[in-house]
Amino acid sequence: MKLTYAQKLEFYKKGFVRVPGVVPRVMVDAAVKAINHSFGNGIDPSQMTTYNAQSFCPELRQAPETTDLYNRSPVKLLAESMIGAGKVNPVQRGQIAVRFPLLDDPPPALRPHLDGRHSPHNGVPAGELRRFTMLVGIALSDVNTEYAGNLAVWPGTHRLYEQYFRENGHDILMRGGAEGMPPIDMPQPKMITAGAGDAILVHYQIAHCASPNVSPHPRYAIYFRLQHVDYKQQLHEALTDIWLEWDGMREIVAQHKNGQSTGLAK
Ligand SMILES: O=C(O)CCC(=O)C(=O)O
Repeated sequence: MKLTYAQKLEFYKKGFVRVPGVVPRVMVDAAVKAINHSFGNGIDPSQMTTYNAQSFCPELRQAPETTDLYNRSPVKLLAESMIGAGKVNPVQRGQIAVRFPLLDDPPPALRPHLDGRHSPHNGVPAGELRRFTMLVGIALSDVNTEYAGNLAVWPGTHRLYEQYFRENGHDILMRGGAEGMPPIDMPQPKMITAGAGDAILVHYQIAHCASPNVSPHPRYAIYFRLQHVDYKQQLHEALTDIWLEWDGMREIVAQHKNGQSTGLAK
């Protein structure tokens, strides 16, 4: 199981790709059931900010209903086809990301961020960069319209930030929060629609956020943050060499460097 050439090319250019229907329904149902059972026992209102920033249902982060979505589904093979077989650290926990409906009309603005930077509630200590390699989202509910809790991404920002870091260094990331977002000309965002069981693969260096959810239903998803086995040694280097940790992308990267055609008829 691996991505097609066309899917890899899309990932190269935009920095993300949605792969439909890769997680079996039975696994999606097991995860949603565990989450709903947990919610049935109550959600501590005083923890909502932390749950939104880190994960709902902390007791399920390492449960098989969560980790199987990556470790025992085709998603692991897809990710390794991009980063390299044996090149991904073991995945031991996920983020249970539920986005509940808001009553705001119109919905609030999208607020892009890069992960792994300090903010008051996300658990990343000030002065630390917790970069990783690939963000993997598994949709656990259908998201058919915009402003329904969709994962929103800013296509191509992986390359724009690479250019920014080459020219300016990466110190700005240490400021955390909105202030720590490198100032680049942002493209138009895309709110990704998805069906339950779809996987969305995203380069670490893509600006993203959860779209406000003004639909009637909560949006259910689980995210995994994949680390290349060498990510610590090359923590900063990969900011200015965005395909360093992507063995499976080498062919496409080389074609672009050499100015060759990347037609899809390959
Ligand atoms: O819930 C989502 O779709 C996105 C979550 C997110 O942006 C994040 O956890 O970094």
